[in-house]
Amino acid sequence: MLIFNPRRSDPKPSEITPKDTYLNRRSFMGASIGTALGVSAVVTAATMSLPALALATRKEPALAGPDWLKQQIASARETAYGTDDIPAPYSAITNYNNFYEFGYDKDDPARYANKLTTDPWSVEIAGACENPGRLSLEDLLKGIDLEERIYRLRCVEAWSMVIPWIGFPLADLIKRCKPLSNAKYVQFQTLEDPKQFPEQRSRFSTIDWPYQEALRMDEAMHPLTILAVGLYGEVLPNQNGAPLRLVVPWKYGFKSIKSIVSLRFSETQPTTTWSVLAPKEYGFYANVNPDVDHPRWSQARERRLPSGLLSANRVETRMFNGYADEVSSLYKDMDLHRFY
Ligand SMILES: Nc1nc2c(c(=O)[nH]1)N[C@H]1C(S)=C(S)[C@@H](COP(=O)(O)O)O[C@H]1N2
Ligand SMILES: [Mo]
Repeated sequence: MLIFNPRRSDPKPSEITPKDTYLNRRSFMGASIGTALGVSAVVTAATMSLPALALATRKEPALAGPDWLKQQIASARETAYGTDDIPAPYSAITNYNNFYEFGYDKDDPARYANKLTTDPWSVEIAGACENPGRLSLEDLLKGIDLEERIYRLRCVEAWSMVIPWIGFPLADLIKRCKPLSNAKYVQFQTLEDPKQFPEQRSRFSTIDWPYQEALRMDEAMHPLTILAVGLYGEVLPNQNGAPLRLVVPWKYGFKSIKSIVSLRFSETQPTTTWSVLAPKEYGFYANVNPDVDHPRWSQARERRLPSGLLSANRVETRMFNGYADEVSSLYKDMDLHRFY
C-alpha cells in the first residue's frame, strides 16, 4: 500500500539550490548547474503554489548526533561515484520523504522526525555468524573510513532523486560479523518504539512493525551497497533514517531501510515489510526495472525531483537504476519478471 500521491507535495524548481557550502567544496559539472539555476530563476514566489512556498521556506533540520560522529563525517573522503549527476537540493531531500513510522504524507517525516532520539544508539548482530552481540554506534564505526557516494534513489512510486550520502560499504560490517557458511541472507530491522514513532501507536496502521528488509548475501556484500550515516557532508537528518540506514542504489527505495537497530544472518529468505503487505506489488528483489511494471502504474519512466510547474522533469528509468554494469551479473540466471 505505498501511497501513490502524484505531485501533492513535490519539491518545486525554486528549490534548485543545492547546499551552497557543499557546491563550493565540490564542482559538479559546472555548466549543467548553471542551466538548472537559470531555469529556476524563471519561477518566482508569485508563481509558486502555497505548499511549494511552505516547503521552500521551511527551516533545515537541526542535526542531532554526537560530536565524534560529526567529526568522523566531516572527514569523509570524496569518491568518483556519481559525480556526473547533480544532487537534489538539500531541502528536497529532507522535506520529501517516505518514513511511514512518522506518517504517510511526504512531509510528515520532516515534521515529526525531531521526536526521534538517535544518541545513544546500538545495533544488534544476530543469527548465523561467529560474532553476534550488540555494538554501540561508536564501536560499529570505529576504524571505518567514511566516504561520499552520490547515488540515484528511485522510489517504486516513480519519482527519483540524486542524493550525496556519506557512508561505508555494508560488506565492511558484515566481514566483522563473520557470517557462517550457511548464512544466505541478511535481514535488517528499524527501531520499534511507539513513543517515538506516531504510526507505531496508530490502531489503523496496516504495517506490522518494525519495518523489515533483507538482502541476499551477495547483494549485501556488493561494493555499491552502503550503510549511510551522513548526507551532504553532515549527520543524517532523522527523516532520512538517522543514525544509520541502508542504501542499495539499484533497488527501489523501499529496500533502503532507515534507522537500523539489527542485522540478522539467516539461511532462508526473511520476510520483508512490503512483500508481506502487498506481495503482488512488491517483491523481495525490488530491482529497478523499466520492463516490469507495477500492477497499478508503469515503471518505464520517473519524475526526477525536484520537478515543478514548468517541467515534470520526466526521465527514462534505467535497468537497475543505471547500475547494470556493476550488478547485472548478480541476476544472470534469474527471470526478473518472476523475481520482481
Ligand atoms: N524504516 C523505514 N525505512 C524506509 C521507509 C519507511 O517507511 N520506513 N521508506 C522507504 C522508502 S519507500 C523510500 S523511497 C526511502 C526514502 O528515503 P529518503 O526519505 O531518505 O529519500 O526510504 C525507505 N526506507
Ligand atoms: Mo519508496
